[in-house]
Amino acid sequence: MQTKFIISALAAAFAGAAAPAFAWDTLDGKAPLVIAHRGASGYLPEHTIEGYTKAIELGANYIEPDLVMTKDGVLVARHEPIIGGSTNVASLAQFAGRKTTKTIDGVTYANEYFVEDFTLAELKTLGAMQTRAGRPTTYDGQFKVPTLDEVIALAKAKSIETGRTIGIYPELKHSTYMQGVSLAQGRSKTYFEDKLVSTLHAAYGDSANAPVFIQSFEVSNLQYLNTRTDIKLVQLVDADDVKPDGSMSLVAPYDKPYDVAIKGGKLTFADLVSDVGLSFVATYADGIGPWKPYLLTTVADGVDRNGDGTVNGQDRRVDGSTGVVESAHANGLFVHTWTFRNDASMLGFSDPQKEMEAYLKLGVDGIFTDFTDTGVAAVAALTPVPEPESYAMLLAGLGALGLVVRRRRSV
Ligand SMILES: [Ca+2]
Ligand SMILES: [Ca+2]
Repeated sequence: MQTKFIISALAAAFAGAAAPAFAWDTLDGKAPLVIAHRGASGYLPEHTIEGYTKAIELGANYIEPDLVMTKDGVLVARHEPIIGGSTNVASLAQFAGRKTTKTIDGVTYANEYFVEDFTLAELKTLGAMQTRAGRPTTYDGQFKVPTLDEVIALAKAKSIETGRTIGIYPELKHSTYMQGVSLAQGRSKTYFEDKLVSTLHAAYGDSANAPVFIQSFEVSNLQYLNTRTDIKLVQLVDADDVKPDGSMSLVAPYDKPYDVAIKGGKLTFADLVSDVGLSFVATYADGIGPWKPYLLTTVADGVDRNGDGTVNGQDRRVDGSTGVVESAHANGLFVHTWTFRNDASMLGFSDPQKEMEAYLKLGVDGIFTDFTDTGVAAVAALTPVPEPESYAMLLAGLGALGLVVRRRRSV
């Protein structure tokens, strides 16, 4: 009778302890990362200390500064070298003479303001602006353009304050263009990359364990960085659109990495996520950052799935994995995909959290989102919590074992 009781107590204890362990389908089995795309850009002007701070408060694991460079060679956070839309520069008479025409990645921009024509001191007199229609403009002009150093300082201070590791995810914008800027400024061709590496090494050390990912749409700059740093490198993978049948549309300048295009190379972004392409990427990078339609096939079949009377991207039929996540993982590459927005860009979903969950179920290792809170909610929704019954069984089993031990001691 007593033996039978002990066996049933042990069985109960094991039932609780040996329930199949949950593991994410990520490369390392750990929870996927929520990456605050340009900060909390759904709420506050992008690439500002205030925006990054809000993203951290909303639970971001990483904050993303896109990097460009000033006239005096300082790395600052802006989405593009063109700053007419992301700052209030156009409203300031003293800078009217800075308007000029330049070509970036084969596209000519006429009568624009370019960040490399401003010193840091001048840039600091500007205010950041909301860049997307339909988002709050309440804070326009109030926040400054941050330097990379300031973003790093924020991430470090907030890591101490919150007890969480807040990483940074800098993107080198238009490296080929920046090589020309660097040479014109009398600096070395690789000044942009070298400055990033020296700054990151000073702040975090030269380590793959640093809470840092360096990302780029170009290839040769990442290959160069691979010879200069152990910090993790991410090959971004672009396209200009997704076709109705779910395949990728590749039109210049979004068809190829620009450093490939300018050399007359044939390698397209789609090639980079083929099996051969992924094995090539794995020779110089640690992960890929593809636009989300590369991972999940959605088809525009004309059905108004959400019944709102119009047919758009949200109504696309979700057909399942393209196999790219699986192939990337097989090549040892993690996958961080973009961009998830509550107010735009949903493909095959009307609920932004459900869209993020679909990608997390594919096994992606991280998601870039303008709405960190929705990303955090999506990860939480898929994180299993132990059933109350299994807790009860575990406690009952351990309690019974404790009783047995006490009985033995009393013998
Ligand atoms: Ca970016
Ligand atoms: Ca609809």
